[in-house]
Amino acid sequence: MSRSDTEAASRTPAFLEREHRLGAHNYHPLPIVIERAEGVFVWDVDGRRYYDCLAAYSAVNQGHCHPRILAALQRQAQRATLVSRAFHNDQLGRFYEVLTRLTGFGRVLPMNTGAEAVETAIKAARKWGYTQKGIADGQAEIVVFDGNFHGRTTTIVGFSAEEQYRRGFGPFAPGFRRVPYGDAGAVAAAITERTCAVLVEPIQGEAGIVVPPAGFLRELRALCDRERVLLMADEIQSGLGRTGRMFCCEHDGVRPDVLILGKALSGGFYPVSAMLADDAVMDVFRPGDHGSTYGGNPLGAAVAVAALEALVDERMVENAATLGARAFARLAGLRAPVVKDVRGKGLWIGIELHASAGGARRFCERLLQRGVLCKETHDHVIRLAPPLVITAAQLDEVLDAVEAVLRAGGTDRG
Ligand code: IF1
Repeated sequence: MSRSDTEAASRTPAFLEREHRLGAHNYHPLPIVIERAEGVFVWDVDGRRYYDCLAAYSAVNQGHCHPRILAALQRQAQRATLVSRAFHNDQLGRFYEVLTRLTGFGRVLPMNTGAEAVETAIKAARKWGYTQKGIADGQAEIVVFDGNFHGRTTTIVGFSAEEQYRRGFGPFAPGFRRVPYGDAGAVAAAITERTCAVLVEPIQGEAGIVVPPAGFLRELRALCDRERVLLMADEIQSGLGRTGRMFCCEHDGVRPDVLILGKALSGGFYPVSAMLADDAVMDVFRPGDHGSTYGGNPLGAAVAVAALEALVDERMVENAATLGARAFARLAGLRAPVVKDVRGKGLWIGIELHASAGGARRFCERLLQRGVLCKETHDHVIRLAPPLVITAAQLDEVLDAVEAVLRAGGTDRG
């Protein structure tokens, strides 16, 4: 069948046209329409199979449609899905038990999206600042970083460095100080008696999988201890095995005061996020202070328990460490003029291209043609983040395609 015949027979254009006609244009997706997903693979409406090397921005670390999580969803969906927090339900306590044991924190506040969990942490830190640290009411400040990504609410984009995330959405909430990422000295200079917390991604995802200088998190930990400031780690993307440890902070042996989770917490089945802390912080919340309609619902709780159990029982974190080392070793040996830097940890790989390469999107489009789905970030970085269930042989196939496209410079030969 000729390419024109193939294009004529394709079901894709009709899907793209309808979405473009009826949906808000708040994304610019690659021209692929996915209808099925399983493990590391997705299939488009024309039956083509791809390796999913984005994993829904690390929300499907467990692999698409994981059978154990699906079974938990189906079972609970036939029993009770949402009863509100006006009453207790029989799944939430089990979720708390599994998550506190996994993280070593004393208490959980369950929410739905990552941004909501970040907002919850911001509220907790401020109230802790007023009630425990004695900061004057309404004066609390939180130190954040250039390149941060913590979600899309107006409070959060208000402290973003990304002009597009802010443009047209003001006015913004005060009480945030932004400093260069990786610069503990700048954090020390930004801390005042009004500072209640530092909010940090242990590795910055959207900024381009930016790994801070060795020891940065340990310096933040010591600084926060000295200045009596809460260290809040946003591990929504870096957590739950992505970097080859259960939590990215573990690479530095750092325990934050607040741990923020989302995405893979529910393995891609249902939005579940959480803020974790010990009593000293979590006890600032009094009944009626905070919550949400779906936060802590039994369906999400049951799904999250299965997602965490699958992650642990199938040793996905160890797999990410082993195969991540294999991937970085292989990419270190890659000779491709377009490559400026290869960075990341575990199965979270950022390949930064020289500006002269013309942008990473073109390379992602070539990779799509070779059956590998990934997404550029910040114009020049190819982000590779496959599900943590990928095998060595599958990873080799992915890297074969990546090397071919990089060596060809993203041209048609790639
Ligand atoms: C989009 C980015 C990634 C996150 C971290 C909080 C949140 C996210 C470290 C908020 C969410 C998602 C949002 C999604 C695309 C994706 C993303 F490109 F936007 F920046 F992963 F890098 N903290 N990241 O990565 O969690 O409210 O979305 O559940 O908005 O396009 P959420």
